Amino acid sequence: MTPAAAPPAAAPSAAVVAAAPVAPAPAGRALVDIPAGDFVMGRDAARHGDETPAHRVTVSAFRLEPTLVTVAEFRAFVDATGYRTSAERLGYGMTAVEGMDDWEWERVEGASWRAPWGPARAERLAQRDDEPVVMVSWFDAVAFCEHHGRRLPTEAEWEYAMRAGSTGTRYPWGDTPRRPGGDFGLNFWQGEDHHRNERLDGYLYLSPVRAFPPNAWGLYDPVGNAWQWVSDWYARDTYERDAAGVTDPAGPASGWARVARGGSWWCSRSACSAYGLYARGKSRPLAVYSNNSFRCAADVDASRTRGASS
Ligand SMILES: [Ca+2]
Repeated sequence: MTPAAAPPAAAPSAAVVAAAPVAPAPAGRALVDIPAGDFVMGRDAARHGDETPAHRVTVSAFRLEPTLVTVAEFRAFVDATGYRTSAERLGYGMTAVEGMDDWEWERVEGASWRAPWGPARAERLAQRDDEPVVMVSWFDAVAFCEHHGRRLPTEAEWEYAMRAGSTGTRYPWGDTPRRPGGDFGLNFWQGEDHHRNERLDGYLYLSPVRAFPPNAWGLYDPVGNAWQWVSDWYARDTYERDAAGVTDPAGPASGWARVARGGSWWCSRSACSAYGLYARGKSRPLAVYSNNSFRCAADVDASRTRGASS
């Protein structure tokens, strides 16, 4: 994801289904209870200044979906509502394929969640139903969550849940992409550059949402596979403003980009190399890329989640 290639502004589409009755969530979208607690967010020394300083964040109990939203689940939402995504309205999406230069992204006419690599590659690069839906804007993510009486997690909720009690590491299990025992813990890009993917983790592009082990709280893809939209606006100085400690931060009141977290299949040693639990991705809310996805959250108090079912 790169803000430089973000699509032009167009009418937000989240309101399309916001007024519709809340639909029960698919069976696979049962929520995980996340306990209240506090954790250290950010670090005191980082190449990217927006990750500093380390500061204490307290998070109230909430609930979170264990996996990224899948292609099948998003299709069911579209079938039920007739929702048209931002990419379908814009008429294109941004994608990258093996063989391109680092940081090179291609604008593909007709690309959408139905064919993230474009219609011409739809057959060769067809997605599995259990892979995360991609080529979804922040508005598309909000629309899906609201349809099920849910919402996007905040950035702080997201990191707190993905760390699952771990502290001060790049991944929930430590600081190397391989877990104790030697297996890769996430789907990212192995190779000197994007000309060739060595596929050591088993996946060239996206992986099924339960392909890698969950973290200690049962959450899959805490890092890697696809960037995960969260509710916050992005600001470079968010952590500086929260440095004294904060409870349930929700980010700035306005901005130009929304935060996305975790990293994706495209992140490699040579581009997007800072991916992981510290990295603060950002894109314009209408940006549509073949490595952006999301999962939904809900409040513990059912009356505040407008009838969300679990
Ligand atoms: Ca991979």
